[in-house]
Amino acid sequence: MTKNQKLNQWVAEWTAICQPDRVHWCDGSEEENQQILDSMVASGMAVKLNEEKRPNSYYFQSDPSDVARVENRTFICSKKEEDAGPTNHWEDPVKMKEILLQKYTGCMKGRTMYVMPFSMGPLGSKIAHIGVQITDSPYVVVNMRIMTRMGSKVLDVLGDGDFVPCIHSVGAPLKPGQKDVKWPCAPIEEKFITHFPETHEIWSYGSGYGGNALLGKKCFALRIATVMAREQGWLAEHMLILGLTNPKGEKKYVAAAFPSACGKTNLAMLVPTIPGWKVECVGDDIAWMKFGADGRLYAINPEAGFFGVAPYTSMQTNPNALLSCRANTIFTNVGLTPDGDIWWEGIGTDCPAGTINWKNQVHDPASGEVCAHPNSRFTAPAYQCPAIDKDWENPAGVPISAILFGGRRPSTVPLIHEAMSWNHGVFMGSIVSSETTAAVIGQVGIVRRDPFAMLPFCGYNMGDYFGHWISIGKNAPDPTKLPKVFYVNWFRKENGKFLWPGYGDNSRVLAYIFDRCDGKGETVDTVIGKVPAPSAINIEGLKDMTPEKMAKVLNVDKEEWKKEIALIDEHYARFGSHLPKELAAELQGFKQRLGI
Ligand code: GTP
Ligand code: SPV
Ligand code: MN
Repeated sequence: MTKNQKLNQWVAEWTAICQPDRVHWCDGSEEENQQILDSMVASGMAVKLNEEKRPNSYYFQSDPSDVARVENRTFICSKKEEDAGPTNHWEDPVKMKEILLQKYTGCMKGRTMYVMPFSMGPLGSKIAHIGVQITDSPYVVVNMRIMTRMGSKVLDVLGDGDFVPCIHSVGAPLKPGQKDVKWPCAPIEEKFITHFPETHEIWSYGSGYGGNALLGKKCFALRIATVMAREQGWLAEHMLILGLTNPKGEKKYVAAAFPSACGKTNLAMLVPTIPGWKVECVGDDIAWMKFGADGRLYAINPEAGFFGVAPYTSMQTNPNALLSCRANTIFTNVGLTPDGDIWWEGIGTDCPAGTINWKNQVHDPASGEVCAHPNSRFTAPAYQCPAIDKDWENPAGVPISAILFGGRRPSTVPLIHEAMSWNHGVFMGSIVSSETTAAVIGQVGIVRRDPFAMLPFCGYNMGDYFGHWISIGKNAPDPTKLPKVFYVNWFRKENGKFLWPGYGDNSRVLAYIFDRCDGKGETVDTVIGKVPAPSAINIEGLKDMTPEKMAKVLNVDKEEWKKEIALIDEHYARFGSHLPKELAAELQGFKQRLGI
């Protein structure tokens, strides 16, 4: 119980609906965390990893049906269907609540209901927002404790103020005496990840995994926050935030939006391969951005941890991520070695004999099956990142000099191009496209439009969201201080192989961006915007790179872009009258440059 009457009442109401055996108010303490972890080890849900190799870390295997976000079970329940827009699944809020109330009735029988107050953003900061999640998943509790600021201290800040109510159940009540399974959840077609944008509520049912269940993350800090941001004139985005320091010691901050599993964590904490440069991490997944008193756009990371893709994280590709999960980390759906440590494809060592795969079978490398699920993840505290930025918890945020958009495109899109204006940058964000990845249940490798990398995360009509981005430019206190906008593609291929080395070598592109922000760096105008002049990107010391190959990496082929126009036309047509006229004009200008 708390002093907040609305909260007490809300918890009482949901206790009556869900009928848990017990209610536990989380204080967020070490002792509480340990006790919950111990009970999961005792019940067989968790494995404690080898204390010497991986101190205070735990291993989980999910149900095979519950390995990623479920976009076709994710709903925006605005009163009007039009307000959810053409890219979201919609259901009438009254009808959805009816359906779900039936499901929630008695759904926590045999289980404990945890009440978790949490803050997105540094506790007590003016830009932070408070939520309270109820859940019957102890796994969710220990993850939320890493990913958010969670516990009684949040209640002190909340006082009798308002919070975003977040309801979560794995949807697997227990009959008296029934033994629990390792990972309780409901079948796919009974999972519901629902949002009520008008009332700022989140109701999630049937999944225990990641973005479906850790409601502070995608549900709150993106889908509900986009709605709040539109109301209040700021931006809630699927972006990493990094600090970039040049050899002279000058520093700029960059934010970048790439779709799920397209390289945010990797870029956010990269180790530059060019001498004298430094990258520091503010956040790896979500950015909230507001104008500061000086007229610049400032970003904060609302999260407190990383929920990062495990496979191909190695000391070569992303040492800072690997070092972030050296201890106090939760691993989900990776491999478990016989000596009680973790393993995944691309970790940089051979798979030890006898390693257990994510499906709890002995891994047979000859079988052709993977050991770690492609969307297996680590949950690690952000402060453990060796490259964490000194201002990562600064409530004022960090000033953003450049915004990057990007995705996985095997063809057409060059390594980097630069917008000609803010509205052109918004156009570039609105046409982001990328191959689908294992971060969402469904087919992998299909190119789809993922505007602003927000396709699955926008809480209202995406056409209106484009308009909101246009209005940010219009209402900027000082338009000359707006970030410069770029579009990057690390994933261009030739004969099935990546043309660009990526990872730490992306620092070469960051260095060029740094220069561009200072009005330096030689560019060439093309139909899609400015691309670097042939020698503007430093490729010194890059083994397999030649000027000829670099020309392919940077190439803008008009014929390929003409084919792209048909796809953009189709994409834009979906938004009807919600498409801002400024973007229709940008598309028109693009067609003219292409001569069509
Ligand atoms: P979410 O957490 O799902 O939002 O993903 P993310 O954008 O943070 O993706 P992440 O950095 O975890 O990268 C996902 C996958 O892309 C990993 O398997 C990486 O190995 C791979 N990847 C990241 N950066 C690069 C790159 O520069 N080049 C290539 N070829 N692959 C990369
Ligand atoms: C993503 O899918 O973009 C993620 C992972 O960051 S999850 O938290 O599961 O959404
Ligand atoms: Mn993400």
